[in-house]
Amino acid sequence: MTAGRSWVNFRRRNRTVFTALVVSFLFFYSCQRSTISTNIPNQHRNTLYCPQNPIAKEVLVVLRTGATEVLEKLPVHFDTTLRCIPNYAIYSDYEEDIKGSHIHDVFDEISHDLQQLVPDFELYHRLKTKGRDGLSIDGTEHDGSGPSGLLGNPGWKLDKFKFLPMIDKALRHRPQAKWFVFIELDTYLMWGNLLEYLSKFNAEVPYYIGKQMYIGEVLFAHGGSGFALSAPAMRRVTEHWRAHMVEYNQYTIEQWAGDMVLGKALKDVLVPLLWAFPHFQGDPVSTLDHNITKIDRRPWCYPAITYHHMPEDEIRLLWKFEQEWQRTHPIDAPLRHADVFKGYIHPYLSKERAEWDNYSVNPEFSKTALKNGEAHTSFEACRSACESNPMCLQFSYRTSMCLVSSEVRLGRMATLQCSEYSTAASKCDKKEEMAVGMDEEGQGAVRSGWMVDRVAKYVSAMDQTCNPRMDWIV
Ligand SMILES: *[C@@H]1O[C@H](CO)[C@@H](O)[C@H](O)[C@H]1NC(C)=O
Ligand SMILES: *[C@H]1O[C@H](CO)[C@@H](O)[C@H](O)[C@H]1NC(C)=O
Repeated sequence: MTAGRSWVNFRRRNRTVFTALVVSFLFFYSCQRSTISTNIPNQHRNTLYCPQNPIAKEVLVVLRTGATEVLEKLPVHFDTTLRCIPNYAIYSDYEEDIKGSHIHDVFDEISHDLQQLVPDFELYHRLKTKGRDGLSIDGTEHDGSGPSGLLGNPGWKLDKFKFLPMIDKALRHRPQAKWFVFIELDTYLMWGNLLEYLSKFNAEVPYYIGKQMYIGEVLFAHGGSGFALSAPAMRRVTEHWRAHMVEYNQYTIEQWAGDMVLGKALKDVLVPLLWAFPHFQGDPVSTLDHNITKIDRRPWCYPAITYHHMPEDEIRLLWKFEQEWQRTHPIDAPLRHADVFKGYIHPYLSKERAEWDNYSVNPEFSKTALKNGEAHTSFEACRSACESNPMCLQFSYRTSMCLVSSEVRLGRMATLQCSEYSTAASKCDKKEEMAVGMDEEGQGAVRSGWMVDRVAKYVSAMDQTCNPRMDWIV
């Protein structure tokens, strides 16, 4: 009160001094602020950079999950990609709220006949009657319900039944949406690129867009790589499904993958698949070979929309990278796989990296490169083996085991070495456990190294393969 009064008196007495003070204060303050923003990089840490694409509000992103994995895998998305997505819906086999988001039960309208017919719905019943306590305590159901889960996992067996009801529910959830994009909890979605891509299409036309895959004769978009459906495609397939539910239930019982069942239903209503590799693709950023060729396309030159099999820490790191990209690039510069390689991967490819497995798994190549027989004796001998073959780009070494590769992969923190990597499943199929004790330098964990000069040449050679046609696949 006293301070207020004397301030008023002061102002009345000398307006000029007051004005001068305010001006100099503002001047000083603005200098301070510009100093702060140029000198402290962390200034940007809490600023969120979201793409300002007008179609953002016309897209519903749908996440498909299950009670066995959702608690572990969902929260990271609230901290990262979902922050920029205005409309999303989460479908599971169990209704609950997680961090303020509602998780919908995708099965709540499913026919009793189907539930009776399929013993795997036992898990659903237990969840419904006992809540989370209905998940068995022996842990066998806690390995994830998505396709990356174990085949014997009841959560995974139920997963294939989710797709068609999910399409139907998503359409009713947001009937005004023009696009519906379906992902899983280990899918990383580059939202800005997705919006840029979808805006190339006429959403009045039925579209089904994703990473092509076949099971037998049926062509479909792989679920974990993410896929998009325009509203007309959604309406067509749900109407047809509602009219032929018994047949589709029977078909689903006979098949093992729900994304394939959906692909069949879309084929039945004559909505063709647009083959969108490598915008949509099935590898995590740490194991993607950027020079892999599928349907005559290599990832390198094309904008990236999805990664799959992404563990939580990699989702956080890639999000940070993508945010930085959004901050420093004009709105219309799509983030290409090459940009991810150059900005996110290349800086970490060094001569040596401890406790790191860069998935140097190229069996044919290894065999010929290792004819010199010394490679397994030390990290340096392994490097020499790689050096002696001009095609070799990277290697990994663990006590008595040297692996080399003509492909470049970032890899991951690891102690054991991966000796068989499945490109189909994007995961290590076989880890070398037999190696014993410490190596000659007292290290027991796998180490990796890159031919740094050759990787630099690889980058320019890859850039040479790009041409302006390799932009958005429409
Ligand atoms: C990319 O892969 C092809 C084989 O598919 C190979 O011939 C080519 O040398 C590779 N490019 C680079 C830069 O390593
Ligand atoms: C391979 O592993 C090393 C660590 O030894 C890591 O620095 C590098 O990023 C990995 N590189 C590739 C291409 O896999």
